[in-house]
Amino acid sequence: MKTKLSALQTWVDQVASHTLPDAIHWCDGSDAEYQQMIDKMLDDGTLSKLNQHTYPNCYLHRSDPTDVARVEHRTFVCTGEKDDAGPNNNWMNPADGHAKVDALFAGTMKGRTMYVIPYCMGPIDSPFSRCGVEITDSPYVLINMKLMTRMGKKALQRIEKEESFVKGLHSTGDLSPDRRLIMHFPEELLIKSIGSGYGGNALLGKKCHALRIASFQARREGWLAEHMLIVGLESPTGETHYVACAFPSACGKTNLAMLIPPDSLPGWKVWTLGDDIAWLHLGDDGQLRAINPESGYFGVVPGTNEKTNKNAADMIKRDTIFTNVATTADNEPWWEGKTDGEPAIDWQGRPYDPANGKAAHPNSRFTVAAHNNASYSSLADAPEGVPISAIVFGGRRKELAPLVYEARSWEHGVLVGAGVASETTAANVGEVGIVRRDPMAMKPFCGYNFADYWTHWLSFADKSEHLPKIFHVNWFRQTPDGKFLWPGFGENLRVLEWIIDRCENRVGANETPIGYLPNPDDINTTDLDISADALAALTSIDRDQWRTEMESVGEYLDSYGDRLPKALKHQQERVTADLT
Ligand code: OXD
Ligand code: MN
Repeated sequence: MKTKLSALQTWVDQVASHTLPDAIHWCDGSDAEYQQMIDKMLDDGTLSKLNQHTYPNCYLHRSDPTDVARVEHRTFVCTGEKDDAGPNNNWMNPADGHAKVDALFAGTMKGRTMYVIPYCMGPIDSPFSRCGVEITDSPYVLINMKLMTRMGKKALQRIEKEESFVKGLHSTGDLSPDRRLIMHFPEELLIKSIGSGYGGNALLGKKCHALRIASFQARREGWLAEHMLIVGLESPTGETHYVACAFPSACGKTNLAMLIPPDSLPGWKVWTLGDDIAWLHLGDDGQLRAINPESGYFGVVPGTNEKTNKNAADMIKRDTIFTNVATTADNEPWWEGKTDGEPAIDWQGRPYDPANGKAAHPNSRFTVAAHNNASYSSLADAPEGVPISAIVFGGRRKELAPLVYEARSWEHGVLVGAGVASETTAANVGEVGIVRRDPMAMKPFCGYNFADYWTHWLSFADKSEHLPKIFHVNWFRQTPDGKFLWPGFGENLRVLEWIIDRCENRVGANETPIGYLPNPDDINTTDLDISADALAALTSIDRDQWRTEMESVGEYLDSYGDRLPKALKHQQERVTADLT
């Protein structure tokens, strides 16, 4: 017996008798265990050392070339009722789902070791945290889980005390794309994933547990599990506001979470709480409080440099696992957007040849522990989390959406979130650059029917008078000839400054049908090279374009049928009417 929790021991025994591993390893989460796994992977060639002088403790893993991103078309939510999963999810009934995936798991761990990884999503002593156990045959998963979660002995102790945990079963299987399945059984708090070794499909604590299963749990228990970064903004006067921002994958959440204030905004400090996921609970005082369930970053590497994200560029110079980057002749990692060196070997291990495409895969990743980040907030470990002043939605939109606007109310804010749309990126398999609806940036991650999810969001309005204000931002507006109108990166702090001023009632705004927009003069442009025309374009709306947009949002909402909350439809109708 490796645990006194018989439900856990029984599950591990059952999985072992079905998957037939050669050995079973219960992970203790120690540094020695991490090193042992690194050594094992170096031995079998699944990991290689990067230049240890310039990149100490950094390693490179190359995934199978067909296994480089999340696979939404192979991802399922298996609820007893199809409508509980909703049109936003692929659905299978649980019996079929189990049968299909269990067949693939039969004997899959023969010749392999099965790792049992107890982990805690969130600070180990927080009442808001939730635990899980991942069983996997991948040492790559184990080392990533060590960096991304609080895993090992302490998590197991908490699980044994609480006697409840999310079960996650993973095997790389044979990596064949048509035998790849990522199955969620929210009613059983269970995940089964096979055929992939890539991040979001394989590190089950992240998207599968902390978003899909947790969103389902959160609805039942009265909280929210969201695809949001959490950042603390300390003003020159020493006042700190915490903001949670939901942007679709690869829209710069990690960059914003680690923002470095530009020299022209002296005295500001920015603290990172999280870069991808926030769990939000109402405190006894009616304030919404956030914890980051993760303890590390699994970030997109290309584009990371001193200018776009200095904190990230620095933190990945040590103790980092790189996946699918290129390397230089000096065996340093290299990626598009890196400001020094040049690629010698591409992400697939071939001599670099531009005819083969990019040197690093566009969705290549770094995995690194959060405490490596110079802007890491010590409150990221606080069991009570941090109070949230503003919720910010955003997307990648060349046109339409202004730089920033504020929703009129919580209910209107839910509409703003439900209407989020963005141009697709390389984080998911599929076409890049087409606009798709991504409500609350949760399209790939909400573990139940979006209509019920919006009802759940709306219900918060009755529960508290102190909810955060809701905003929408768009850093990606372009001129017709493809130039960005806003400089982005560190300068985004100027927009966050306006958001905080609105939260503190320190600044007025221009009321429009879509919400409150800044008066151009109220955006701090000290030492910023931006034309009055660009600023005017960024702080105004085109009514015709917006009417079309709101009609399209209306059609999208209608596709949720009778379950769509009337209050949300009412918000959409009101904005549409105001635009005509
Ligand atoms: C991620 C994603 O990896 O959103 O965070 O795809
Ligand atoms: Mn994400």
